[in-house]
Amino acid sequence: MNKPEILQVGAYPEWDEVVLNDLFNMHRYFEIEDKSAYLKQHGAKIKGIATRGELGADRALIESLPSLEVISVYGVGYDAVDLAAAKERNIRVTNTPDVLTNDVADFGLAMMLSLSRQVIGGSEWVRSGNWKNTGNFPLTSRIHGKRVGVLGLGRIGFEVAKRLTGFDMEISYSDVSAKDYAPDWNFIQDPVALAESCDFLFVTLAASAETRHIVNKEVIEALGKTGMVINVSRAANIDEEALLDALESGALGSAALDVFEGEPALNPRFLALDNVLLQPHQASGTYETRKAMGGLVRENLVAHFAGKDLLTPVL
Ligand code: 8YV
Repeated sequence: MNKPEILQVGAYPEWDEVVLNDLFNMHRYFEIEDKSAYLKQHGAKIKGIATRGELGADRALIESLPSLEVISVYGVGYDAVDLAAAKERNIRVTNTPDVLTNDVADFGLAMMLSLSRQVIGGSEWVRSGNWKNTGNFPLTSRIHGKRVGVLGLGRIGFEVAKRLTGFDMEISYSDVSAKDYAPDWNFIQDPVALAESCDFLFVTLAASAETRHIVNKEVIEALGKTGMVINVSRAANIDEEALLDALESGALGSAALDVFEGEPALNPRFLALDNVLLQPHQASGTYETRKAMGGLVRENLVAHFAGKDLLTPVL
């Protein structure tokens, strides 16, 4: 039997590429310079897309593949896939939920702890000789016992909040409705009211048109000049210009960010700030989780072409 033709929109680790190449005819689209010529030549035979969360598949790409049946996303977030375009043609979409939840939650806490206690600055202080030559490192801010807000109490938000209980923090959350699995935490639906009630605001929402810029100027200002925002979701959930303005003026204390508009390029204004922790979209980036994610990308494609149920369907 002929191997199904799959358009590969982003790179994967070597261990995934080897197996994918074995099972399918992979088209390394991300390496192609003249993409439109490539699609004209090969588009008609492509049956599947293998993509990454942040790359997705837009309407133009979907419409240029008349035989497309399935889109397999390496990531829990599928906001970069045009679901409407996929739905119109009954194209199946899969993602990689659950396997990355704990790593993303761990990383959110790591960012909060690092920035509050200036772990990176402290390390630099030692390396640069400042400790010996200048003296003790400036004091930092306490974490335990403070108030935290979790914007989006889905799988990742829940794991973040669960971990934070170990720091004796007062936990509040916002979501479309109160969750019966969170009886000990305060439900504050309005994001501005949530931000007013907390010192640390975690953004753990799945991104969509409805959540775009949900963390706006008002929310940022409500968090205030000693507040910290931690984003392990998608950049689009925050109004980045408002965030930068507030970080520059001191209206917001600090921000720990794993995601950026237009990443991997980022607004150069971030680089001039010392009240931000900047990370290269690596919250799910452990060997263990990435292997599990790669497994799901592959197994969903295999299941589809074998006519079996998808393991983790979105559509
Ligand atoms: C990945 C992610 O870094 O799961 C997601 O939605 O953004 C991350 O886990 C990304 O999808 C890998 O490309």
